[in-house]
Amino acid sequence: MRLSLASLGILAMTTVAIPADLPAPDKLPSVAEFPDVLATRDGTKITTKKDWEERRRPELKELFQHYMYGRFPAKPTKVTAKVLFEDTKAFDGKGTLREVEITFGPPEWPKIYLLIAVPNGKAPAACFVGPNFHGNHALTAHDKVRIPTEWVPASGPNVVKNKATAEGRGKQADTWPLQQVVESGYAVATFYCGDIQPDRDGVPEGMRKTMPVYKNVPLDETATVMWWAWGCHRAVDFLVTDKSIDAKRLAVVGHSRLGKTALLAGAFDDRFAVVIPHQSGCGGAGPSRSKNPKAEPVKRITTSFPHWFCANFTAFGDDTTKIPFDQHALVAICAPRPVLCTNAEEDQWANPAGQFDVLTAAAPAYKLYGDTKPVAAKMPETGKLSDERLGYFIRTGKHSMTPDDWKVYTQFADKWLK
Ligand code: GTR
Repeated sequence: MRLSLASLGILAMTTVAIPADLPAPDKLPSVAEFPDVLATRDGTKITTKKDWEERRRPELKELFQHYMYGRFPAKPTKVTAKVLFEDTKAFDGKGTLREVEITFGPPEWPKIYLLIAVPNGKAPAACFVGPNFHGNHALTAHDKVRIPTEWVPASGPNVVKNKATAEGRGKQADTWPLQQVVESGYAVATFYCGDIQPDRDGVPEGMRKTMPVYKNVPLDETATVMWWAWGCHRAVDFLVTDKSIDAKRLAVVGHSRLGKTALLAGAFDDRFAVVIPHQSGCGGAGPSRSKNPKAEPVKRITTSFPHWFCANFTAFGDDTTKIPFDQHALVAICAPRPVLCTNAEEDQWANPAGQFDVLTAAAPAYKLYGDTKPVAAKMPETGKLSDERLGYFIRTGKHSMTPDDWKVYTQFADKWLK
């Protein structure tokens, strides 16, 4: 079966044109170290903010689409929202909790269910925005919160045959500690990533269903991490209309595969004033040209999770020297907005030291905006936040997202969003 694009409504969206002259991955030149973020493909050195914004940044966005995440889908023509419930006395009366259904395409397209927690009396509040792993209901015991009907990973709490159940309510409340964040004066808006694209390969579901999934799939077809990032942008489409949220003070946050998503979402949408990829690793803020033998290699990630990236990225295989950028360039696209990479010592798979190298190599783009010291001279000691514009934090412990991690995000936001 070949899905008809017109019947699925794909013609309602336009995508950014990719220049025809981009070579196949194996035809690109080998570059052993991080490619110069300020040098264009034709070798021109960028020295001004204007040339960065008009030449190099758009070029990098095209390269990331074509060779890594797939095409960045355009904004849908219509985004509408319906409040499903609102509790103005949530969190011991300190906040308001509501869930909003966001519809952003033809009726058969997926919808986003955005769970929003806002501190009472603080409107308009700065807001952390991001996708979650297993459903909004897992983040709070509140019985009005919707239970996802989409496929969910079996690893989720009380998931039965890949379906979420009411028994899972509140079981992952520590990963997005809504009350703690609300009490620190910030709002939170989160949605189940599977609303947009369930995290499995090959099945025509979610936003993938709107693309040609069976035949003639372009090598740069929109991949799952890009769809998740696009979902974050749709959440923002609603949030900027919400009077309780300060549209100028949005921070995008995500953990691990959703940390990769947070960085990509921040790079491709400057409505995010702060970008926080947590333990994002390979495909996020971790370098593809990794020097850490314990870190996840590109070949491994594209084999284990082929749907996260487009086929062109898989084609690099072991030879990451042919990738015409490294992840420092994705961070650089965010300039001058603050980016905080947070990590854990025992999570070498996510390459904590490599992420600091990535921040350091992104600094020249930030310097174009007049920040003479956008990044610390060396990796900060464990447990100490380095709160430069290119911020960094590493704690003891493992791969997880905890209430203590959220204290670091709010500390960073206190500096950059106040
Ligand atoms: C791992 C994967 C990582 C990271 C992680 C996660 O299996 O290798 O890149 O994304 O999953 O999302 O928890």
